[in-house]
Amino acid sequence: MKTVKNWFQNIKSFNPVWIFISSLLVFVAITCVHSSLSTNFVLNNIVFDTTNPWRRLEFDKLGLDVTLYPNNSEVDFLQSLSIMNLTSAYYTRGIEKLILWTDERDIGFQGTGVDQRIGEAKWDGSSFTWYWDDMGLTVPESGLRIFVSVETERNMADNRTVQFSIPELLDNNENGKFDIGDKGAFFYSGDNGPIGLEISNNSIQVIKYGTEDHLGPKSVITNLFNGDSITLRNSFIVSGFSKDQGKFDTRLVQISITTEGSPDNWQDVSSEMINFGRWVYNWSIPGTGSYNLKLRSRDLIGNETISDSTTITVVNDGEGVVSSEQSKLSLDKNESLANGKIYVNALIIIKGANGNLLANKNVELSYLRADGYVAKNTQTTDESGTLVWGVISTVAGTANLTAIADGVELNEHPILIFTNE
Ligand SMILES: [Ca+2]
Ligand SMILES: [Ca+2]
Ligand SMILES: [Ca+2]
Repeated sequence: MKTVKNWFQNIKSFNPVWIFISSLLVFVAITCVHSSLSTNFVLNNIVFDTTNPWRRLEFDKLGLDVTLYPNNSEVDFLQSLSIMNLTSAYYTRGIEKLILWTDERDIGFQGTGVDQRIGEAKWDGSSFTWYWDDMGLTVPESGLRIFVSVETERNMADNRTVQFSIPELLDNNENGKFDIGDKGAFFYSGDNGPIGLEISNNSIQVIKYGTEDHLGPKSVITNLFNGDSITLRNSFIVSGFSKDQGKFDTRLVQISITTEGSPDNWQDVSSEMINFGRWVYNWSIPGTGSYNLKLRSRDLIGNETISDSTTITVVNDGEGVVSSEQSKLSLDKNESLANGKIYVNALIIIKGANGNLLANKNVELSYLRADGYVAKNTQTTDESGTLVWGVISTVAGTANLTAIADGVELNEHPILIFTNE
C-alpha cells in the first residue's frame, strides 16, 4: 500500500532540520505601539522527578515552560530568543539539541506530533547561549506559551545537569535587535526583556551517562487529536509517528480503538520503515459514537510504552467526506535552493465528492527524503478548504510529498528537489 509520512522527526539522528512553516503564520506585519515597559514573562515551573534522570538519545524532554504576554494589551511578535543553562550541561556535553515549541491542542507540553515545532536552536559557544532568531511568532493578548525541549547526546562521558533560563536582557550594541551574543527575548515592538532578572526554572534535572536504555518508544497519532469530531464513513487512515527513547529502535507499534468501557483491542499498524518512523492504520469505522485511541509500542529489547488515550467522536452530520479525486496538492515550483531561506509553497485545496470546499479538516502534509529523513505537520483548512505550507530545507535532495486530508490520502504525490547553491 501507499504509505503516509510521519513528520518532523530526525529519523536519522543528526541531520540539519527541515522545517515546515505554515506560511499563513509567518511574518504578518502590523503596527505596534512602542512601550517602555518590559514584556511579561510568566514561568510555568517544571518539577523534575529526581528518581528518573534523562539518559542518552532521549528527546521531547521538557526543560523550560514560559508564557509571554505583550504589554498594554497589544499583540506583539517574538523575533528572537536566547536560552542558557545555569548548571553543567551544554552543547555536546549532555545536550545535542534544544527544540522550541508553541503550545497547541491539549494545554501543556505533548511535543512531537501535537505541539507546534518552531525549530532547533543554534548554539553560540562564545556566549554559552542557544538562540532562535527571525521567528515572528505572534504573542497575543491571551499569551504565547512556549516550551524548550532537550534531545540528549549520543555519547556522554559524565553526568550533567540542566536548569534552563531566559537570561536577563543584554543588547550588546544597543540596537534593540538580536545579534549573536545578545541575551534575552527580542520583540517586534522593541519591548525586549526580561529586564533586571532572569526567568529560570527552579528545579534541576540530571542527564545520566551510561549505556542503559530503560524507556520504550514514543508513539503519537499525528492526524487526529483529543476532542476531534469526524464524519461517519467506511474508513479513515490514522497516521502516526514513532521513535525510541534511548539507543534502540522501535520494533512494534499497535493501536487500540475502542468505545468507552470496552477492553483494549490491539492491532498492528503498517509501516514501510523498519523503525516505524512513520506508520498508518486503516481504520474501518463501525459506526457513530465516541472512541478511545491509544498506542502500544516496544523497542528492540522489549521496553514498552502505552500512550495516553485520545478521545474522538464519529458523527453522522451530513458533512462531506474528503474526495481524493476532487482535492488538490500542488507546488508553486518543483525545485529550490537548500539554503534554509527560499521556500516552496505547497497549496492544498480540500473538496468533497461534489466539488464542495471543506473547511476545518485536519490535513497532514509530510515528506520522505531520499536519505530516509521524514517530516510532518498537520494544520486545519480555512473556510475555503485551503491550506498553504512553506517548505524550506538546508539539505539538498529530493522529497516525496504526501497529504492525508481528514483520513483520506490525496492522489497527488509531488516531488520536490532541493539543490545546493
Ligand atoms: Ca499542547
Ligand atoms: Ca543587538
Ligand atoms: Ca528504548
